[in-house]
Amino acid sequence: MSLRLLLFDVDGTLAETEEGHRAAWNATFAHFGFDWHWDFNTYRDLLQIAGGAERLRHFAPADLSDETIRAMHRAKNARYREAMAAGEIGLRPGVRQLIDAARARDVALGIATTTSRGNVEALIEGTLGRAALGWFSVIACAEDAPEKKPDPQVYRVALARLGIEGADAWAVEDSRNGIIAAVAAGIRVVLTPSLYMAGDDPRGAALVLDDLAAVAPEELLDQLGAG
Ligand code: XBP
Ligand code: MG
Repeated sequence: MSLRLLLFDVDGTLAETEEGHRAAWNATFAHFGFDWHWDFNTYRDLLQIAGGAERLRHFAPADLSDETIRAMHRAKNARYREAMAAGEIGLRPGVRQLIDAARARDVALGIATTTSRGNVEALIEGTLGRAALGWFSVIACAEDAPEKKPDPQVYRVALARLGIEGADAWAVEDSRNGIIAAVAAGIRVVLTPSLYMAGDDPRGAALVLDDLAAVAPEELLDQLGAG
C-alpha cells in the first residue's frame, strides 16, 4: 500500500461550489417561471441526492417532463460556469499546496466527481488556470459514470483508466456519499467536511481534517504513504 494516485472530489472538496450551484438553480427557476426557491436548509436536505438533474427530478412535481428537467439543468450549468469563469469561487484552503506537493513527488493526480466535465473544467480553469487541466492524469465525471455516488462507479472508472489498485490510491472527499463511494472501490479517504456536510457521519474515512491546510502538505503526503 503506497500513494500512487490522489483522487480529488470536486463539489465541496476542491471548492465550496454548492452555494454557486444553489444560486444558479434559483436564478434558473425564476427564468423558467417557477416560484421555487431553495434556501440553505432545503438544499442541504436535497444534497442527499447526488447529481443536479436527479436532485431536481426528486423535488419537482411528477408531471414536469424529463425534457424540461434536462433543459433546466443545462441552464443551471451555464449560469454556474459563468460564475466560475468570473472567478467567483476559489479553492478551499490547502488544496493548491497539496496539489503542488503531490506533483513535485510524482504522485499522480485525478478527479472523481458526480458533476459534469464542463463544470470541472470551468472550476479548474477559473482557479488554477487552463494548463492545470493537464496536471490530472484522469478526470472521471458524470459523463463517464452515470451511476452517481454513493455508487463506486466513478472511482472504479478512474482506477481502471490508470491501471492502479484502490489500495495504492487515496481520495479526498467532503461528504458521506463520497466516503461510501470511495471505500466501496477499495480507496482510503481523507475527509474534509464541506459547509453543507459539517456534522455528517464521518465513519469510513481514514483521516478527518477540517481542511487540507490543517496539516503541512509534505507531512500529509508522508502520512498517506507517498514515496
Ligand atoms: C456533488 C453533486 C453535484 C453538484 C452539482 O457530488 O451532487 O450534483 O451538486 O452538479 P459529489 P451537477 O461532490 O459527491 O461528486 O448539477 O452538474 O450534477
Ligand atoms: Mg463532494
